[in-house]
Amino acid sequence: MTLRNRDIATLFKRLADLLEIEGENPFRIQAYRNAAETIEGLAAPVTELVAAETDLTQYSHIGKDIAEKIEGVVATGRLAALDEVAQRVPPELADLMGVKGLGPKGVKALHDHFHIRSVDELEQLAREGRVRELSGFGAKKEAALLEGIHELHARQYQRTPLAEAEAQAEPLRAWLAAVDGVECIEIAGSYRRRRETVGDIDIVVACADGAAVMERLVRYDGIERVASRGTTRSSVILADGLQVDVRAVPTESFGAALMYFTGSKQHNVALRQRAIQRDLKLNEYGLFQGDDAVAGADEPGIYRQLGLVWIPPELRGDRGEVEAAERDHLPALIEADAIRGDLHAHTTWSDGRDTLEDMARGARARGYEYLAITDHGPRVRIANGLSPERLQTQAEAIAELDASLDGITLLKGCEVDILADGTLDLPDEVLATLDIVVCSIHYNLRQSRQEQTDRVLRAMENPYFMIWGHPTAREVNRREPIDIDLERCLEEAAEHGIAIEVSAQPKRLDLNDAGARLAREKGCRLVINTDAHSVGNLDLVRHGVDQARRAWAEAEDIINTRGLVELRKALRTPPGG
Ligand code: DGT
Ligand code: CA
Ligand code: CA
Ligand code: ZN
Repeated sequence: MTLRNRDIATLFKRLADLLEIEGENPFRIQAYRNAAETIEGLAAPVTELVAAETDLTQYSHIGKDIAEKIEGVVATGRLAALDEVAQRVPPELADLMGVKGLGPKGVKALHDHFHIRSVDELEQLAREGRVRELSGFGAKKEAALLEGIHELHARQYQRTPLAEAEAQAEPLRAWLAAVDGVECIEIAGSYRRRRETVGDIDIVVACADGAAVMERLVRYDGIERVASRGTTRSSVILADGLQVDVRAVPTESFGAALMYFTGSKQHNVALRQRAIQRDLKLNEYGLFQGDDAVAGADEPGIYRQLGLVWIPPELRGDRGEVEAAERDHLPALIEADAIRGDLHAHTTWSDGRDTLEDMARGARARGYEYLAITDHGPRVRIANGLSPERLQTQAEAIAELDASLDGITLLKGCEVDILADGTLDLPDEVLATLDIVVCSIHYNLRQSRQEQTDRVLRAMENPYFMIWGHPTAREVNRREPIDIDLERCLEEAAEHGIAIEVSAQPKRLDLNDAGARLAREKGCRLVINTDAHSVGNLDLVRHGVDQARRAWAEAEDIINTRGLVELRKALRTPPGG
């Protein structure tokens, strides 16, 4: 089995979990978790880095010891330290840590007392009312555990976040591309439309020999089971439960099949209607006039025959794109390389994992012209938020670093907390010293719609409120957006020249596509930020670009596509500024 970076990362995470259950030194545990994150975030496959004898200690959180362990994994396929701990702690216990409300101590106690090893066994015990026998648990805790197990199961049946789907689907695409005779291969469906989550993965392959494609498909290592197998279509379930449908089509039908399986269904219906109006017939094999194919090998040819310019997949939702394509009025969608800086990033001054200097160098290395350092304000205590004094000290450090670093400008900023009553967690005199003020909600998420709306409107009256950070506080598959009159708040933001963040963090993607489109319609400018908590996180920006594209955004709509001078003009101007 080829070892993917995430497989290696999983071994280290598992090791950390088991050590935690054993009650090991927390620093050591955190070191393994940090290393796992670094490994997962590396662009190049670790196996190749090791093969090329790359010095792994150049990456953050990888010291000599961990580098050796990684080399061991690549050489043997196993993490010796994990095997060793597994002699003492059953490795399956790590799964129990996924149950909300159950920490390492609880897992250990349950295992010691009941000898359970799996979530299912825990569920059974809890249902029988036996968990409460254990001291420190009780009936209430037992009910909470059942609730946690229920949530864990629900999570497992959810749609897969796009970034996770990508990590699973791209290696499979590469695997299939190696079949002899494959001319084109694309991942279609909601994946290609860059929806924030996908139900399943749809792969379309142009190959005369479909059987050869399916033959190789079923030999892929990451497969849990083969759901169905034929010579032109097969479905498999990957280890994480994600389903993949693969269709092999002849080259002359590739465009039609790709278009059909990209959808959306509504877009397909609209196009088929349009074909009928022109006495044509459109299906997954081609565009036909009677029995003659007039197009089918490629997408642009089909759109052209329908009197349309090619429509980017992100727009295919029957939301006005067909009319726009007819008049050649489609937006020139923002491209990832148009982003010239990040206006929301954390460092070790608050809850970031990398230092100010590393973040600055990382941003410069990826070609950015500017980076705003926006550590948390004081309210977010668990993130070690900055007091006015520490913020002042940090500002000096930023100024000094900025002066010594060529090729990038560092902006002094802060991610200020919007308090429950709509005031901010730093006084105006302090905010007046900053270049960038991102204002976000982190607490009191359950206020009523009226309270939440008033809270944000009041905050926006503060003249230093420049960017509305992760506006609805939603988390993909985990947390619903706050209940708020978004339209009203966006109107207010437009009036004040406040930019609206499209958070590129895959777990947030906030505002989402629909919200960002509404923001544009209300006349707001957008900013695509990563909210980076490490250098590696800066690369997440493309996920924000995907969602902005789904919101029909052009580079023009996004303030951080501008150079520094124009950026400053695009930001809300503070009093006297
Ligand atoms: P998902 O997987 O739920 O995230 O969403 P999709 O859009 O990938 O949907 P999926 O996988 O069921 O089907 C892939 C594409 O195939 C879909 O976007 C459009 C096309 N398709 C599937 N079923 C139909 C249908 O009944 N009619 C039409 N016109 N197209 C369909
Ligand atoms: Ca799909
Ligand atoms: Ca499908
Ligand atoms: Zn942040």
